[in-house]
Amino acid sequence: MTGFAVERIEARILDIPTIRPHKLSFGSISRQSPVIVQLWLKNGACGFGEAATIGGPSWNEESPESILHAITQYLAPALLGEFGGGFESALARMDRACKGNAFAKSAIEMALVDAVARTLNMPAWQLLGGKVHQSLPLAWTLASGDVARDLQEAHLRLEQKRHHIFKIKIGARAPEDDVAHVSQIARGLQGKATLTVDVNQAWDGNTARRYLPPLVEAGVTLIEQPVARWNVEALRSLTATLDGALIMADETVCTPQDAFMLASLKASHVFSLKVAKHGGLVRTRKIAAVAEAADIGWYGGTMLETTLGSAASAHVFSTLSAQHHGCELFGPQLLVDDIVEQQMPITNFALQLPDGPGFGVEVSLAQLNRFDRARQGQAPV
Ligand code: MUC
Ligand code: MG
Repeated sequence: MTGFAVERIEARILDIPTIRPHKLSFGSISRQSPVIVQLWLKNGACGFGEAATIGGPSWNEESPESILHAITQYLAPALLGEFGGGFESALARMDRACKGNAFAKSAIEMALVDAVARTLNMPAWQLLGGKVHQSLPLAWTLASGDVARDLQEAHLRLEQKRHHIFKIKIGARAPEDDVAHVSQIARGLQGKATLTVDVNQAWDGNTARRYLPPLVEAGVTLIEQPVARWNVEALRSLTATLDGALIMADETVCTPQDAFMLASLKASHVFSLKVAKHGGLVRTRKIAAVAEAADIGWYGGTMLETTLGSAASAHVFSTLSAQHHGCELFGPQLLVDDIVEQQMPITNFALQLPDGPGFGVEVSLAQLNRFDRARQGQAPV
């Protein structure tokens, strides 16, 4: 078992521009800054992990810089020389060294799962319980802020058979303007697409109760995090009373305790699962288990990771129950370039699970160096 000892862990921040500004309720982003972890076991196997945030610390408390700091100063030292083959014990060690910091822990755990799976020459899904989905319907987010541009994007993706589920980011403008924006898009895509919205916590309970019905009337069928993370009472009342659409928790559901609380209060129909906010692949399965036990559906969420983090997410999502609403692992398509040799295929509106050892994708060291924040401006090596 000494081969599974953790020998070395390195981490770096990349800066990768997006193909267009991505507008959310709390601001507009034009680059992603994922933290990439590289972890070596004593047996020579090397695994990669990723934690991406959106808008620095705007989406939640963690930022690329805080993730890097937690990894290099606390989490890596807690694992070096220790047995890496047990994911639960590695998570417990990290918890003892550092409270919270779920994104940082998820990047290390991801790299550990990759390295162990590569040692065993197995796909990660095999270590996570075995796959039940080979592909998942893949949503695209319309977030240019402009109706004509959003419709052009949606039509192109429909034609290419890449996406027919579209999530519209709202909450930055007046609610009346959001309703008008979504209604115009819904008219332009009528009969061709499924529409969802993500308010990213922007509304209070009264605004949500007033403006969600017209959105449902326009054709929206899934509503993500309409109110603040803490506003569980509004989530509960909307879940109980809104007709014709499902309420999905995102920022409110991070830990298994959040999931249990929401399930007990019947305060969501669906959970958006995200490996980073749950603190890793193993813990994502725990949230999914609560959802399954409470008859709550799941959705494969993203923090706009590169293909590395997206493939890791696809591996754990492939092991979950049938009660799902597809996934949105489209991060790689929003970035100008990727860090892997080959992206995951998208065929017939669905993301295909990459098989092969680890997460089934090969990270390019040249691309890591190209986007490495610490090396930007230096000649490529
Ligand atoms: C979120 O809150 O869901 C995911 C896709 C996207 O466009 O933004 C994110 C974050
Ligand atoms: Mg969301």
